[in-house]
Amino acid sequence: MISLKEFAEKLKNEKSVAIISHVRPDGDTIGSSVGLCFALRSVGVSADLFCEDKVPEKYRFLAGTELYSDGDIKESYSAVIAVDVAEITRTGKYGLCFMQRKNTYNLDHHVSNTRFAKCNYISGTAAAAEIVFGLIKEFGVPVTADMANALATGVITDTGNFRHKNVTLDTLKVATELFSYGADFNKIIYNTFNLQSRERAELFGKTMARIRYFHGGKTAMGIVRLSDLAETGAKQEDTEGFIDFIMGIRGVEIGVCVMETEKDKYKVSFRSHGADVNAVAGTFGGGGHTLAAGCKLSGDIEEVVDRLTFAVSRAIEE
Ligand SMILES: [Mn+2]
Repeated sequence: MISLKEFAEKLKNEKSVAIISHVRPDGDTIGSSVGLCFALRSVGVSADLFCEDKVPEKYRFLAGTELYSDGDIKESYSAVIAVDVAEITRTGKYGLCFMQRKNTYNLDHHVSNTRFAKCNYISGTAAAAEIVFGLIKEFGVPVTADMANALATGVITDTGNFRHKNVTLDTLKVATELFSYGADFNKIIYNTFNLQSRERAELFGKTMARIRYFHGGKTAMGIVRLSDLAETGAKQEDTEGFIDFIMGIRGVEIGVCVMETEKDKYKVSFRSHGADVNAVAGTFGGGGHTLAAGCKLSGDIEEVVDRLTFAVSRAIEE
């Protein structure tokens, strides 16, 4: 693999770059993409942001999020880069166009990354934003408050507000530097973790009131059905963070959140205090990190719960 310095050098020599964030964007794919966009522009590379899905409301306080487009990526871009994208299908409708391009880049922090680009830079940091911060330093441009806010949002959200085990000394060093460059941590944490709609509060209450426990309480599972969304008026994206609450329950080693996205189709998130949930997600064709992973399943909900609890039981035994 090439060094970050070489990666930065190549990217800096592009004329125009289309930056792609993953579908159902989170704080890290948005923050690191926005930060990269500002940085590329400051070294004279024209850059634009693309995402199949809209930026969720709670991230729109960030300067730069208004630059996102869900339109076509024109042929005229000299390069495309996927940011915080573990595998190409996570770019959604942009996958095909990405694979057809000559100059493709992939900047990511997922251990399961499939190295789908011509030029890949993968490092197991807590957030992709940490890598982008290193990249900006390689560019040798000043870190503006807008860049710092964007990158800090990536770091804060992918570490669950510094609560996850993925936090390293380097993560904290990056955070300290971003703070010094003007990142408003209070504003970011309020907007991304505390602020919520009444609808989300209601969905949260409903989901937590009926958590299911397995394996003597070592596994806890929250299930959100389409009917719950309809009854509360909450949106799919409102379930972000539910899994972290479940992980705080005494005795729980593995948390599972099952979200129905279409009738009998589910997006599943796993979290763990130690067991390898990347392997669990892998048995269903998904992946992620050792302590945080995800997959998709379909079928009758009780069958899905059975399959999940069986796969999780093996991870707990190991
Ligand atoms: Mn990420």
